[in-house]
Amino acid sequence: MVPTLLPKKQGVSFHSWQINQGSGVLADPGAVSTTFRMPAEDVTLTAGVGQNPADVNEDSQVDVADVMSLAQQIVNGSTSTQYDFNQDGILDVLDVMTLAQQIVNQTV
Ligand SMILES: [Ca+2]
Ligand SMILES: [Ca+2]
Repeated sequence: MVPTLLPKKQGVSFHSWQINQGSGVLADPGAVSTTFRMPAEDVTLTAGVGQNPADVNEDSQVDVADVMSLAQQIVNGSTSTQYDFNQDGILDVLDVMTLAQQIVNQTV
């Protein structure tokens, strides 16, 4: 059986599959598409989702495209502090640099 994720909702990204009830073996709980060995009993699986603030363009991946997207939002006049990655209370080019650095360091 291959669990399939519901269509992506805006601002939501996939984290992992969780077995809520029953047993079974997930090949890779952290992968959107993975295989699941079902036992004879009923099983409830849940897709764990949540918003990653670093996923600026909301495509469920954190990469250089998010750096570009954040820079574009600032150019367009956004002051949304949800992207205040260096946590100084204002949205500016330093947050673009902080996001880029976090992606390079793979801390997001
Ligand atoms: Ca993204
Ligand atoms: Ca900032």
